[in-house]
Amino acid sequence: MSAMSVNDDIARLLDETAEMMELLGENRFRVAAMARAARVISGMGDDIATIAEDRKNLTAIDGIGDKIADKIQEYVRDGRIEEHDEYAAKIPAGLLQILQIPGLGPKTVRAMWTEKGVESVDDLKRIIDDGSILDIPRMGQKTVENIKAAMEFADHSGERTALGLALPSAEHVIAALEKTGGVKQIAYAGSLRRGRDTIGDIDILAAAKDGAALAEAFRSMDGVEHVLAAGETKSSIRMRLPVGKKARQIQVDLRIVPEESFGAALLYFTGSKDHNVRLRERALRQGLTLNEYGLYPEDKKTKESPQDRGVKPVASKTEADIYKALDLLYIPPEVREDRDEFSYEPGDFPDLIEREDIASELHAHTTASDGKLSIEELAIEAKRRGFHTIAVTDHSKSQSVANGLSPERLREHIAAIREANKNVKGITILAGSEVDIHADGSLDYDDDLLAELDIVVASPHWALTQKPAQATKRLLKAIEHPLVNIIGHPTGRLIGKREGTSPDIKELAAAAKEHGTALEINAHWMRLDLRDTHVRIAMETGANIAINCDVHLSTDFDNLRYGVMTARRGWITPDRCVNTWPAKKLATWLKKGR
Ligand code: DGT
Ligand code: CA
Ligand code: CA
Ligand code: ZN
Repeated sequence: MSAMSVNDDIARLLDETAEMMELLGENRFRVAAMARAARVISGMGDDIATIAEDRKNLTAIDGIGDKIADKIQEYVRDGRIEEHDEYAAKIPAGLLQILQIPGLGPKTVRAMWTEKGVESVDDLKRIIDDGSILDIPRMGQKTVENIKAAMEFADHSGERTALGLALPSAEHVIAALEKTGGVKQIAYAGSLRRGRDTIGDIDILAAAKDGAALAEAFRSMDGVEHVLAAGETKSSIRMRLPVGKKARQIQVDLRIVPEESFGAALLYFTGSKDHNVRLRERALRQGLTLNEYGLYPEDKKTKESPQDRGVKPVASKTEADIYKALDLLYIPPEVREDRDEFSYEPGDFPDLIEREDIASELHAHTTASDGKLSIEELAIEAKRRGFHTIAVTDHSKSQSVANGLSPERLREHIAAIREANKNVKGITILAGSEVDIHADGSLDYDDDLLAELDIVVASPHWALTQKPAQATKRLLKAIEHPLVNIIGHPTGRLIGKREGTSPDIKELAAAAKEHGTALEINAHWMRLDLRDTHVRIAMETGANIAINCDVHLSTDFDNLRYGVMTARRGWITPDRCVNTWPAKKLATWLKKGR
């Protein structure tokens, strides 16, 4: 994790530098070289800091010349790239924000700035409202509509941060705090611990030898932009996301709690609020009081809180102690939403799926389409991750931007996969395809060709603004197809970027059950589609799900945890996820109409 975050950091800085250079009208060849280097580094499987120890190895990499090598070595040495900071100082902050709006590139933003004096989002709104935005070269009404929609969507999605950016950020903060010494216990809580797909702010709890010193270290961490609160028990900051490629910020709250109350505080600050309300009601019915310090015997004679009166708690050290004292089994954080986690008798609470249960990856791309790994590299990585099966599912012919395979190329690819399956021992490599589902539900290859494959993942990639009824019909047709095994990322939403379709999930799940087709939770944190509420419907309806990483790079396997969290939020047990099945059971299921 730490190694890859150096790659990510450098790639982000170079990418931002390229954008800022373009914004400033710098030489376009230098801009292109910088952007290319960013792409190369972010797609690299090896730790760039290690490579940078020997400059010759660095410049030997395609796309990294002398100038870029300097920047990389500068970052490894100083933790910053001076040129990046120099450009940032020349550009108004509001312009950088405008650059984040999808569909707005540096060239257009530069024209807005130099010709219309736009320096903030408000300025941009103004030139849209008065129509003067149309004076900008190549700016048409359609582009303006797109910008407006993107801005509205950004307003709408608020400041919430994707789980896959927030979770590594929280781990980064916790690791930094642990390094200061004197930390006795530390954990993240809130919606992050519950595994929601987006996070409002990060909540961290710590018990420490010297709480004030830890809070001070927290407020002066690298990346902190504003200190919002600096109280005795609670500090709040806004910091630059330590991961990811864009200059985003996130709020982090740190609460210092007494060690003996750690479990009670963790329970309280994990929430959800509604779950906590139900827990407190339950405590009261048992003559107990529950707060963030512990579970106490109730004393109606006084209003003073029990911890202030020195009352000994019934339970407080761990969450498990508290659930037990309330006659409940331990309830996993992902389902603490007051849906129906209290309706189970102790003893029959379902065993939710865990990351260790996953034994196969059934959606992966290779260099044949838009992946970065060869068939063998992919298989070796999957084996290293402990999987018994990996499915190679490159894009189908209509995905020309992703180098989708023509029928001829797919036939050659199938042969290459069969060959690799013989050469790589200890893992089964399946020949598959991620076949486009056209807007009308038909598939991108003929049935004859699909029948030659071991597995078919059918996914919608375009026409994602179609009406719910159309989207339902489209996906139903694919689900019912005798050669389709999995529906990939069914709605096509991209968190914070694209809404995707809203099909009738109940209907899809019922058909999926009937036709033996699994619905995919795409574990990439930008997708997490199916989302938790959909997963719950699939679970209740009896459909099986798949949890796939949609691998393009070896690090994409790391996204599995987000998919599993989403599955747990939908109450999925291991038997209901096809990726947990042993090889034989999986192979039998995949036969389907073949
Ligand atoms: P977020 O940050 O919007 O994604 O959602 P949460 O759930 O992390 O909410 P947040 O950060 O406001 O608070 C963290 C947890 O602390 C929340 O899930 C429950 C607990 N909590 C915070 N404020 C209250 C409150 O006023 N009453 C109760 N019962 N619990 C609270
Ligand atoms: Ca929170
Ligand atoms: Ca909070
Ligand atoms: Zn796809």
